[in-house]
Amino acid sequence: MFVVATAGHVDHGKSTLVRALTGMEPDRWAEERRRGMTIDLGFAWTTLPSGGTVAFVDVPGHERFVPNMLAGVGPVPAALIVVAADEGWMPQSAEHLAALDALGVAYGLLAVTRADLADPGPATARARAEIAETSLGAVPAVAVSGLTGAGLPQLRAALDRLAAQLPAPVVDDPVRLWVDRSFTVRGSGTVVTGTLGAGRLRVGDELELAGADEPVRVRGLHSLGEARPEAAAVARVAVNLRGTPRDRLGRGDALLTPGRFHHTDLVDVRLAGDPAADLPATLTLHVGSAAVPVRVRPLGPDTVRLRLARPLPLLVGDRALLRDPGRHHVSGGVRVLDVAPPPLGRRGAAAARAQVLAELDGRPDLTGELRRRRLIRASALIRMGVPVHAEPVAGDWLADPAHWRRLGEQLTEEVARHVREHPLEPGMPVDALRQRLALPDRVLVEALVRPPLRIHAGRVGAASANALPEPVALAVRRVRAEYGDRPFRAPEADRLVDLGLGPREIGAAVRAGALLRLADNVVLLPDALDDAVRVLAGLPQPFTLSAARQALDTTRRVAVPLLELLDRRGATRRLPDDARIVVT
Ligand SMILES: Nc1nc2c(ncn2[C@@H]2O[C@H](COP(=O)(O)OP(=O)(O)OP(=O)(O)O)[C@@H](O)[C@H]2O)c(=O)[nH]1
Ligand SMILES: [Mg+2]
Repeated sequence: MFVVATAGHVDHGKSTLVRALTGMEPDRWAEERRRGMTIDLGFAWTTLPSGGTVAFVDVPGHERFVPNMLAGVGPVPAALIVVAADEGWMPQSAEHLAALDALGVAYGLLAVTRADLADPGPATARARAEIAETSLGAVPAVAVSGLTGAGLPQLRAALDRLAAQLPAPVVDDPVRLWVDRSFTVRGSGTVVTGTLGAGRLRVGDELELAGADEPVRVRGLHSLGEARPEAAAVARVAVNLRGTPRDRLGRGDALLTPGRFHHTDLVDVRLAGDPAADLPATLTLHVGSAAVPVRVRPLGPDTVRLRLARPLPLLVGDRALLRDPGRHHVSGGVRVLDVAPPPLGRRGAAAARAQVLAELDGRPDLTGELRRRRLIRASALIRMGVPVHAEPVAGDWLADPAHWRRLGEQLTEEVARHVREHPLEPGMPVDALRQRLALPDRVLVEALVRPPLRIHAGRVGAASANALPEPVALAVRRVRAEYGDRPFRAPEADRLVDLGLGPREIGAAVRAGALLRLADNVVLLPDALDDAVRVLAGLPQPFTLSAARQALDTTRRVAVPLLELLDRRGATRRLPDDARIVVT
């Protein structure tokens, strides 16, 4: 199927032509038929000579209904421009064409209607000249009469040729179905319609709806008036939603593939064409079927920041249109450059931002995004419309390679400084590092740690567990020299002080495995445990505390906690009469 929107001045015969081509009535409302005027969008379809289907979105031409017209053409990539032979080029011919141009519509046809009333030559020449100046370029023209049917076969053939030119839809893309109508069907509930420009919808799909906490579920699908299990782009579709009240959604809302769109109320955009020097401070942004008031903040010569009155699911590269509803004037097209731009707080930030934007063209660019954002989740980039084909550095975090290298260097420096300032601590806590480096997630710190650094017990420090601050290492060497041949004689408290071994130094030495702590201020060299078991095993079993003390050539101060430690480790067992045996 291909979808084409009509465009043209009021009463120039758009609906008559759609009716003649399809046999269907595009003016759905009694009021429209009574007044002989289209007010809101109409929908009709027919089969072309090739066997393909064309669906029309028929728009109103009256100047009051331009917003409805824009909701119709927004999601549609091709236009049928209608000009009446007897009236020629008129104001809404121009305004509709300006809208198509602003949206960058590149495929179209000119139908000069009411050719039974006047020579179509002059109207055709003028219209083709006007259209040639726009994104549509040179378009084929067909003179027709909706009344007599003259020219209709040629128009059908031209529609077939147009369909053949259109780029193939991307059915693997995520769905963003801009709602153009919503209504209730008795017994089925809420139904919305729209033009599916990309992707695929299936009955049972879960979709995201901006502002709704819960996903909405597709209960049924219709296309071209028939129920279907699935619909692939390009298609006109009617979607029946399970459990979604009608007042929850309407024109301008969008049904989305979950997780694929960023809802934003702040975008930086490039103005298309020759931007008016003095854009009004408030305008209406039209994109898809949505129309949202925006505040305009100029940045560069052709770039502005738009603050939207409500968030929309926008992607980098989206085309949209700015219109001044008061002056009835299409101000121009815009191309979205950034859907998550940085705040402009500091002085000079706007000028700096303008320089950044001058480099952007709305084509998603992973390398550039990483350079500008430095660190970002892959899921966030995908939601902006930036395809991700880079390996995450940790979790789903992506990093600019140069920034990541700098962070690695910074981490090494921070750890080194921490170790200098806190020589007795076994490294720098991961969370302190996360804060120093202003990283949003601990997994990033963990990923930045490289040998010889390592993470141990929540801290980043030197890889060697035995690495001791030099003063402590020296004290331990002196303990070994003094007590090496009397391994069960612990240094007295005042000797420990002389050696420079306070509680913190002892703690560091114990963590590094250089000393064994039996009790406060009672330390042995770490090999003492195995030696003690060997000595005690040589005693007649069971043995008393006193026998152990003598065999180990030590004092009660050491023997009591040493035996208790051996008990706890299961090397000895204490019997009911307080004697012990060595467990073999
Ligand atoms: N003689 C003649 N009259 C036509 C032709 N096409 C449309 N008309 C008449 O022109 C008037 C307007 O036609 P519509 O088809 O409603 O025009 P429209 O462009 O859809 O108008 P809006 O939707 O309100 O913008 C009607 O009275 C039609 O009967 C034609 O080819 N020949
Ligand atoms: Mg009409």
